[in-house]
Amino acid sequence: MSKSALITGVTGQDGSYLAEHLLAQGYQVWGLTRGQANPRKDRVAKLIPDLNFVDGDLMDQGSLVSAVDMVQPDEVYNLGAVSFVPMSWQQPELVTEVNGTGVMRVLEAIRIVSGLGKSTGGSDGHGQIRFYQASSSEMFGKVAESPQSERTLFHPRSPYGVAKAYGHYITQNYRESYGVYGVSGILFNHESPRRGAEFVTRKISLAVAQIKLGLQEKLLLGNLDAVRDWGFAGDYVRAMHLMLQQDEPGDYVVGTGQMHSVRDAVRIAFEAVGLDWEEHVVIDPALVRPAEVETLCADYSNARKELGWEPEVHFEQLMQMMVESDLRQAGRERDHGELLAAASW
Ligand code: NDP
Ligand code: GDR
Repeated sequence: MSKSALITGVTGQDGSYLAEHLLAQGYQVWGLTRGQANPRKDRVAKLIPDLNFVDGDLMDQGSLVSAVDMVQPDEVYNLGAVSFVPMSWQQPELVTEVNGTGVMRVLEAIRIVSGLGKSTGGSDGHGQIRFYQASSSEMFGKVAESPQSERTLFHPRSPYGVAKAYGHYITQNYRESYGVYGVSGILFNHESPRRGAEFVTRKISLAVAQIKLGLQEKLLLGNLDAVRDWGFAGDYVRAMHLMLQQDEPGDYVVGTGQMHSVRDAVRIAFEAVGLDWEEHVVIDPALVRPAEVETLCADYSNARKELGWEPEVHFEQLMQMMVESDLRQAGRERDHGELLAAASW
């Protein structure tokens, strides 16, 4: 019989790639969606016709119990979150509720549906439903060492990072307290043509396409010196799945081990269409964050060794892929009046 998976955050970048990956592996896939007439649900349903949907919200415990009980999944992937870091200074309570407490609610739903006791003690006898938590390199924040591994101390620099650290520890705690098979993937930044338009790589690729076609002149950015370890989302969902196929649950860092600055991303993207970035980029101090994560770089040797995982797409290819995709969309927008960011997938 085929395995089944429930994905929270299925309307997001990673959720869509993961759903495609699991369907290709023969899974029955269910996506949790929230809200009335959510336009992102229509978008992902159109993209992935074999995907099933169930209603639920990370803010609503009862809806999560119902969803897990109805689907009876073999695997739950908790990708749902308010994922844009600056939002977490504007709405810290919401972000704590969704990204932090929301993780506990999914674990509670699994515990209740699996009939795991209030305290089974120890980590033996893992429950049947396996759980993946989308942890983040933002938890490292002001880094204590470079590169960062599973053993590096956390020093989060945003309410987002603090909430993700809670989600990380509560996953470990349900593993130790109730025997839930729960893992966290500590994923570094990953991008794609499906990336939200508010994140820096996509903001750049969209602007480059518009500027190339004469639809826009300037690109406003914040800190060009910030350094990240950027990979391709399609590669990273393979690692999520592999983590849940191991005999014993564990936490894994996933990244490329390569560092690039925002300035590098800008240069590569403009070069891809034969333009000089310095003629178009303007620094807007309002886009600089109250507490910045200056630099991140993954030591993913455990994932390589234990999961046999390697990234396949390199940073230059990734930026070029995004620019090419947005250029095609910008052309369609110019010729047919389609909405650019919304129409990209
Ligand atoms: P996106 O922002 O693209 O997607 C976020 C998803 O979360 C959307 O499907 C959204 O659904 C859903 N969501 C938001 N609020 C709720 C809620 N209250 N209840 C249920 N679902 C909700 O994020 P990504 O795909 O990029 O990231 C996936 C996960 O991985 C996130 O948890 C993110 O924090 C984490 N992460 C991402 C990294 C990256 O570089 N992309 C790196 C490390 C971690 P809706 O359509 O309803 O708004
Ligand atoms: P990040 O991604 O905060 O690392 O979180 P983002 O792309 O937003 O920022 C990366 C770096 O670029 C700098 N930057 C700008 N960022 C944005 N968005 N817009 C700008 O104009 C701009 N100018 C400079 C930022 O200051 C930052 O240093 C992403 C999200 O996917 C999280 O959910 C995830 O957990 C982490 O990656 C790992």
